[in-house]
Amino acid sequence: MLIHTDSKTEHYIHLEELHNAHNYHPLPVVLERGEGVLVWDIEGRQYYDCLSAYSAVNQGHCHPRIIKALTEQAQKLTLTSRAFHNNLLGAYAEFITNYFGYDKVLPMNTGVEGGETAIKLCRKWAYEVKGIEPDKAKILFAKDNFWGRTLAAVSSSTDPKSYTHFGPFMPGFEIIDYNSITALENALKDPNVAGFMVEPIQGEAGVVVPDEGYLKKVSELCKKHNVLFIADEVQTGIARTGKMLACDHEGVRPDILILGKALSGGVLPVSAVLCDNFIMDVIKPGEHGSTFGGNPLACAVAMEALKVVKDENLPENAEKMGQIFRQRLSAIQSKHVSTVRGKGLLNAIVIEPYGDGKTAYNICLKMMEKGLLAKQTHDHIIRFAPPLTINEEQVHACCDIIEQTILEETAA
Ligand code: IF1
Repeated sequence: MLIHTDSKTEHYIHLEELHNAHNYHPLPVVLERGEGVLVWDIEGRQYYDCLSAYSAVNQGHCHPRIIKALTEQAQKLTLTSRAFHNNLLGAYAEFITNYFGYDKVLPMNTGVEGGETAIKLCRKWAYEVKGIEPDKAKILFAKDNFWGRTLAAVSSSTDPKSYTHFGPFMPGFEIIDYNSITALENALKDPNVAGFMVEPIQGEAGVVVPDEGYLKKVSELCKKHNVLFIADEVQTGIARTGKMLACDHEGVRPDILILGKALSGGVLPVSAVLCDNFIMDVIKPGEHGSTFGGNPLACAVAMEALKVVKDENLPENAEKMGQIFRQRLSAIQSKHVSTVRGKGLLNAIVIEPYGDGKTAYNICLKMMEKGLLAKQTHDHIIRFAPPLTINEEQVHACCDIIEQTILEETAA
């Protein structure tokens, strides 16, 4: 459905329709430029970006320092492969392991590659250190998890849209309820469990925040059973939830930490798996890697992207602006807004169906017309995740648009 009847918008959408896989259903807007919390479409219309490319643009679109790091390195050396050393990988590895407090990093590119790497590390550790019989290791995942689109990732999915007709699936994966310590305790009775991979807050599930203390109990139970606690912070990490890591809200330190998305400030795919030597040293030369993993361009960009997070106090700003965001959303007087939830600047509202079965997608279309971009997940949840550089005036401007749209739409 086209909202804008501009020929340019139609033209670009039509090109995608003709030549690109139909693997998404984007809002009918064609973006051309981004700066900070703002993006502009090809007609010059301005929007507040309340998705941040699913939390990849935490530092704001085209952050000048990150772009400078990108362009300067791009004119020197972009890629060597790991067949040879380069002058940035060691410096980056030292920087990021000190930044997050782990012995080593294994650099990859996409978030899902980070998840795959963590699972391979966990399995190999299980066989070579914990002593589980080869090919018997089990890894636990939470119901409604989302960690990407590879066959391993969809093998752990409970969402039919993610796994239908992609079988046969990866063996050795087991699903337990999220936010249930009883479910974890029961699963851990099996001595072949090697790890529990879990999001500290479930993103795609609709910003599902577990009970206070859940992560701490997960960490304690994993330690007690010699099982690796693997935190997928691809979406919740890098200051998104008001702390540098979502795990920091409970002061827990995962055995394996997976980062992605905003690790590069959204300028190119950079992911990282961090853990201590007793896990990382199971990988020997030639046993894992990737062409672009740890490339000099990614190293230069990621170091600057991480420096920006601290220099601009983004965790603190996300915490402060997130509280205002949730206060405003909670104050919306509509019987159709049933829930407001989140931490920092990872928030969501649940919109019950309204009118003649209209869904959250309709609200997103109307907010787009008023200058705000957000996307629904599952039919009735809208996630709001603006860049963490957002200021108070911009938060109120966004919330004015959200409130106005919901009241207009659901009153009708
Ligand atoms: C899509 C949302 C979906 C992630 C977590 C790993 C990955 C993701 C917690 C994989 C990626 C992206 C993928 C993108 C839409 C978006 C997403 F949750 F963020 F909204 F799909 F669920 N762990 N999430 O959220 O990282 O390989 O994509 O770099 O696939 O539609 P990736």
